[in-house]
Amino acid sequence: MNELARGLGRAGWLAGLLVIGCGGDDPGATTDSGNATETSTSTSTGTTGTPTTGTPTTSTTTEPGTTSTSTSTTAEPTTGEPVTSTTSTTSTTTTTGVDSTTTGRPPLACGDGVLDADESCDGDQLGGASCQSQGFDGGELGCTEACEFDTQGCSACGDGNLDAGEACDDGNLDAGDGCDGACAVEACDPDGLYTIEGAPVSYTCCAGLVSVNISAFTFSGDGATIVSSPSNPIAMAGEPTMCPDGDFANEASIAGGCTETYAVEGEFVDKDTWSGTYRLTFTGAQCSCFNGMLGAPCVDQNFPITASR
Ligand SMILES: [Ca+2]
Ligand SMILES: [Ca+2]
Ligand SMILES: [Ca+2]
Repeated sequence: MNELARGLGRAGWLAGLLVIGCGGDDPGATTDSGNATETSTSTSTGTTGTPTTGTPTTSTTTEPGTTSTSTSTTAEPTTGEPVTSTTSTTSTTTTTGVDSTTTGRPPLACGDGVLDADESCDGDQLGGASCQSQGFDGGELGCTEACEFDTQGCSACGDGNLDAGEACDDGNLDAGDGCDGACAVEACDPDGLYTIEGAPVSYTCCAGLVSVNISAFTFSGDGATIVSSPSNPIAMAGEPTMCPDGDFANEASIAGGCTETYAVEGEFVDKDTWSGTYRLTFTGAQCSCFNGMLGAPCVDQNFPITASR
């Protein structure tokens, strides 16, 4: 029974071998043509090449991009696990490398938010510095991309810029000019005695009926009232003004056969000095002083004035 079974088994095995042989010959032609066709397709080449060792090399050379993934996948099971273990070992080494990079940073790492020895600052790390420590009065100190202090947000009194905490900034630290050395507005009272620079204003007409001799003007009521001296024909009225940069226009009239109008107007050039004009206007029949019979007729006058206190 055993021998018979073995005999039958052999016959079957031979028959099978013949079938495989015949079958192998015929498809062989088909496979060749198939190989020729499938050269372009990476997937087919990979499948055919799986049993053979040489095929993966061909596929890798032909199509690096597409084939590389499938080749490596195929290579792992074919070649065995040692390769895979090697790969995992490599990846472990890489991970260790990343960790060491984080811990031991390069010396010049500007922008990493960590203040290094050769950096003035890094990000919001200012090393305790401030606008004040950089010589400014206040503000917010910044840090440039080059890890140097950015003082654009800092403020200083006297730099000409109106910064936070400054009521004024006239570009200097001088007091007495309306903005003091702490950038506070200085109180400026326009009232006072302003003496005319140069010769006094002098005018006479109608045989002294009008006689003006003025060397100073006195402001009161914040300039709402201005009187002249030593002669003061009439107090001149106007809107209050302010120093050091206000202006004013005051006037008053004395009605009569010859109406006299006295006016002074000007503007402050600093807190103690103003410049403008003093004007005399005469209207009326009697301003001719009876056609000159009573002295020179009164004619409008205009005097440039600069006065200071
Ligand atoms: Ca840094
Ligand atoms: Ca300023
Ligand atoms: Ca000043």
